[in-house]
Amino acid sequence: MKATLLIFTILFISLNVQSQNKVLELDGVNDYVNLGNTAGNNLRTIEFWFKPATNISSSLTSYKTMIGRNTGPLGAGDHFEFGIFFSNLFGNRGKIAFSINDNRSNNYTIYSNSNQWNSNQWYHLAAVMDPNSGTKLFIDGVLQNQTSTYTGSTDTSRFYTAIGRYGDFSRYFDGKIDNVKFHSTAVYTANFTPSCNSAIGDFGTWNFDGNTAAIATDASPSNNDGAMINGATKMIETVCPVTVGIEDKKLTNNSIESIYPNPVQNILNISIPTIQNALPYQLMNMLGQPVQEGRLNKQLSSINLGDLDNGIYFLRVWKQGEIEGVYKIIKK
Ligand SMILES: [Ca+2]
Repeated sequence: MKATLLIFTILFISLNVQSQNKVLELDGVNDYVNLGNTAGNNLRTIEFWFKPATNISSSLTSYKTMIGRNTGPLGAGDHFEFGIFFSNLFGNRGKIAFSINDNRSNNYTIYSNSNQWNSNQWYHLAAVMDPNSGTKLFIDGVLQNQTSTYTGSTDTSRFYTAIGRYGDFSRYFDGKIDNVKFHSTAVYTANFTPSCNSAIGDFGTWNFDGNTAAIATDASPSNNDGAMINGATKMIETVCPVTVGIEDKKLTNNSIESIYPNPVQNILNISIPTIQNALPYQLMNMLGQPVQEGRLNKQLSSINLGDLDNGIYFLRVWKQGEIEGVYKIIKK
């Protein structure tokens, strides 16, 4: 009996530890995340949340890169390099630049309206390369005044893309970043309300919620897991509740076969093709609060959601101590 209670307590604690949201923290000295040589290819939208470590203003004295790919010595063959960074260029100091080069190294750079960024504030940024209307920058969902005519994507390159550094160049960023998503399409065309629950980046999704310190798991089908370099850290902080969107997990090889009906009124059925050990689950609301938990121990389990309010929930399932999957459930 005591042993059962102990096991249950350990399980309960581990469920709660794993449900804490984490963000990427960078020291601005040498920390970065290396996303590898293909992650930056053929992108049309890059979006993420960021919080600077210190206030940034027009008195900024160094470049700070949040995402970048350097494709060669500056000014020499830097085809298709791109970067999103706080500019140190006279006249644009403190503004966020979105810069991209085409295949002939012509540079297209657009700047944010503001050059003021608070150290205690999370901001959302989306850089869009629209095949029809050119490049755009959105801050907190608001289209910035400057746009450019560049209608290409980031194209392919053999150089790596980094978070917190201008590729293999320096220009480190000090602060926090979360929910980095790379999309193959121009996701935003007009003003929008930034959401933690936005579409999964089909070319990259890094949420830093996993438990392996050295790896930033890519939850997208691209599987471009990032390497946490020189002390880049996952720290517990909430910008997006952990259950909203997909966290550190693979979208492939799930052990859940089907979840139905979804939307659901009362009984939710979860089918698993083969089962060796019971899989713990938690059902979370939109605020990331657990509303129900238990174990899936049959090939077909049924959960009664009849008492819950209508709305969106997230079913998280663990397998062998790792998060196996997060599934969006609509209760109606
Ligand atoms: Ca996160």
